[in-house]
Amino acid sequence: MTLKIYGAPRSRAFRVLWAAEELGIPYEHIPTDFQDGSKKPEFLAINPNGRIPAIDDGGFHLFESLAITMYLAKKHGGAKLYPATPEAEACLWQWSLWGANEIELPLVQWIGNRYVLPPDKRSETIAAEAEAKLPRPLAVLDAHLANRQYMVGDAFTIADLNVASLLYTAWFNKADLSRWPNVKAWLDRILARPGALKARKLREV
Ligand SMILES: N[C@@H](CCC(=O)N[C@@H](CS)C(=O)NCC(=O)O)C(=O)O
Repeated sequence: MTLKIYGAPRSRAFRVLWAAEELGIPYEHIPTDFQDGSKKPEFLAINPNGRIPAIDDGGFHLFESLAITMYLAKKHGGAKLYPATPEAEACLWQWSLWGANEIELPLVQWIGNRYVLPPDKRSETIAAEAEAKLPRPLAVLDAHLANRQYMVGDAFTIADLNVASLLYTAWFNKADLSRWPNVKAWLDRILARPGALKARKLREV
């Protein structure tokens, strides 16, 4: 049965769509929106949290975008996208959790209130406070990428995708990332991958 991916491309579903494209998995995209669509009974049966994304993989339901990308990569990517050793796998978890815990909220608040929300809904105070939280973690990522092309090992993995998909909105809106030149160069490189371009096409319409 074809994998079903639920969620508007302009949401965290982006990273799931990107993962499916990288992995070359056939899928059906059901572009559920995060207001009404995600609150309908048929979607709540898949994700009772009423949030997107979620997947239905032949009757196996899964929510939480990071869990989904790691599941798909482990199932379909082999050592290509999902590292083979316990140490490399742990580094993949480390960076994915780091993204969720250290940068996700300030990024959403910064970019939302500076560029994405309708102008009358933006708060410059929230944007500035959120932006001020980012130099500490992004300096860590910048230093990590100083001598590397990719986050874990010497090839693109789902760790790169999980973290880059968080920074994508900042990158797309041309927020000032020049403070972190290695992060910027890494984003420029991996967001031009064929799989990323296919997912971006769904989002940048
Ligand atoms: N930690 C969850 C967050 C999911 C989430 O908050 N999704 C947003 C859209 S990006 C949503 O569905 N919001 C609607 C709501 O919270 O009611 C994940 O990564 O999947």
